[in-house]
Amino acid sequence: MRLVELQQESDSLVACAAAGRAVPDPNLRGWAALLPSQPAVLHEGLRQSGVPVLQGTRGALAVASVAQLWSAGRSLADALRDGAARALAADLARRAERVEARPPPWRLPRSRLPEGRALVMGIVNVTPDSFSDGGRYATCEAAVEQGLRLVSEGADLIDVGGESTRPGSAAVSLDEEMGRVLPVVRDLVRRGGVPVSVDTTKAEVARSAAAEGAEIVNDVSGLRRDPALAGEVARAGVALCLMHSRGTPQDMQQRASYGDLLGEVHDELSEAVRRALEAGIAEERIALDPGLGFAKTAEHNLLLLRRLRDLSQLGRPLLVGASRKSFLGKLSGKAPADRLIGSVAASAVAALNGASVLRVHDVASAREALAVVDAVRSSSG
Ligand code: PMM
Repeated sequence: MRLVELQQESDSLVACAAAGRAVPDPNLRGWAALLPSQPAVLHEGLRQSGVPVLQGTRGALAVASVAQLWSAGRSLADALRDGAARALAADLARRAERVEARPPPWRLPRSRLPEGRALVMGIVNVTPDSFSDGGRYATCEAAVEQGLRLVSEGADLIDVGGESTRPGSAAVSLDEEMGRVLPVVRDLVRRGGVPVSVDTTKAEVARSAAAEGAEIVNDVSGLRRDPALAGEVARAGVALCLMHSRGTPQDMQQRASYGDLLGEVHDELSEAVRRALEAGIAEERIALDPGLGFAKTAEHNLLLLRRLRDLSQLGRPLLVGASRKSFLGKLSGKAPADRLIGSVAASAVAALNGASVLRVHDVASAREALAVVDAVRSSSG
């Protein structure tokens, strides 16, 4: 079961294909619940609640507004006798509620993040080869100074990374990564005044950074790379960002192939959450990230930004990192350091479509744009 937003004809085509049927009407719009073919009592109950259900060979599509799906799911979860149908109805109601409601807060072990507005995570890459700022903050002093500058510009969080994840980049040894990241984390925890995140896929780096006071582990592998990472995060009680990707930075762009991008990213993130919960990580500590640029083409990144709200049904805050990425360069023809306007526009779109945290290089500009998005979103009357 999954909810799908039908904004345009291409969305209806993909949703109908997932259910195994032809598109009945190219103007199908709104939201759809992609349901299993059985039990028929659920489909019947939805039809009786006024929600049209389109049958396919692989499943069924219940098409309505989110509010209608929510209300029909709630009443059927009470009314149906069949256990499987009741569970599906309750799942439908829960997913619709998550899409409709404000995103849940991201709980960190010590700090309390501001609520009621989109948050900005400032990027500090302590790497000689990161795609957009590689080499600029390669020494500890320069990296700490950059982190403090981002805090003064209004960063709510700082993300410190010591391993470039750019497509094709080489892996960094444990010692090298520890040597790059830990002194910067230590200093920023002491002097920054905002929670510090460590961008790593390695359990040992996560454990040491948490011991230095990092409150978040940002794992671009979504718990696929180091089998010991989830256990370290659970033991340390720190928060975790699970990002969607496939393969490794070396081969991820060969894996950027999807039949149903939103469906596959949804299912793979859901699987990552399951791994985290199984390891004992509290759900309130988890945030999710669609991983723009990671096993994604430029088109995939744009579709994820347009349909980001689909992922809010996973019930966790969404973090999005579009800043200076190459798909923006493709649109503007500009080099990484000159992609400010595109980056700000992408952050604004992501926030409007439900992102709770924007991971950016240019904090002051992002904060200014997000203040507009937040004001527009809460306007009334
Ligand atoms: N992108 C990069 C590195 N880490 N982490 C998360 N959660 N999301 C991202 O999109 C992301 C990330 C690569 O960009 P960079 O080299 O500018 O840091």
